[in-house]
Amino acid sequence: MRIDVVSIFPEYLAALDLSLIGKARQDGLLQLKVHDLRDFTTDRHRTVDDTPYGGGAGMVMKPEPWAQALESLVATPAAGTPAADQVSASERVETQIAPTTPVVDQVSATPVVDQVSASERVETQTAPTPVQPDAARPILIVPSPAGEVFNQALAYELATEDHLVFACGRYEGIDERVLEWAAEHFRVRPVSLGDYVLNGGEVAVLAMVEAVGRLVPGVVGNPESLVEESHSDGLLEYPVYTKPSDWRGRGIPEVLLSGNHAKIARHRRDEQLRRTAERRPDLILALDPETLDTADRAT
Ligand code: 6GU
Repeated sequence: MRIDVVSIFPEYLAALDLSLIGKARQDGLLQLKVHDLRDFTTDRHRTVDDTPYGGGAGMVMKPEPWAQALESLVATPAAGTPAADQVSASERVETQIAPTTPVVDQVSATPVVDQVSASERVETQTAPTPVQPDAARPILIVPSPAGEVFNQALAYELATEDHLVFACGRYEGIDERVLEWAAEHFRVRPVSLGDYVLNGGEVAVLAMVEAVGRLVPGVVGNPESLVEESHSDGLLEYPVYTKPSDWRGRGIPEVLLSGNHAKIARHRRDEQLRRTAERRPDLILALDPETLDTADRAT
């Protein structure tokens, strides 16, 4: 899976070099690149923000640096990846954004503009609706407290994608027209971590990349560990214990020492239901009644 993150604080994403995700990058399972939005500005001060139309507190992110950054990600397949190498020159022209300056196609070494007729170019620039099929447009995640709420189901959905792009806003957000414009080249998804406010998208991207990345096949060494965790069955995880069996006067549930696997499984399921009912009654209400067995209903 290819992941691109655009931010004015690329150092924030340094944590993605570590642990499981860092290892997956080293192993080539994740091609993750972080891009500095300021590299796509053209003024001496590398300006990315300006005052909001209509007034109000704070600043808004200017549209053009975002358009330049995002165009650079759809126009250029990640160098050296099989996907990039397999795309023929003719296919490349179709996925190319109508350029305003001559861009040299890396495969044919001829200017891409010459391969696109003038009428096609005008249509691409003005088309109000997406011209690309879903599969040809990567998902663009825009972290925002105003987005749909991120959850394990969305993590599973995103883990099946070939290419994810994350656009980290700061200040009061990104000029709304960027999201409208981007729909031509991306499937745009504003996504929130929950009902609270962060200063920018970077911390949210750390969370989402970790949640999605660990579901990519091969990233987690033992895939069994993905099956029994919180939210995989709509319930919270059961409590776990390790040695010693007596610790500071506290024991563990006897059944866990019984060796009776059916009884242990029943005990754990009951603990899941009990804990979920107490901490997250909303999850119990959201359960499909079909997934509950008779013993579940008794708990
Ligand atoms: Cl995704 N972004 C920001 N800025 N704040 C948030 C959030 C995201 N999710 C919850 N709060």
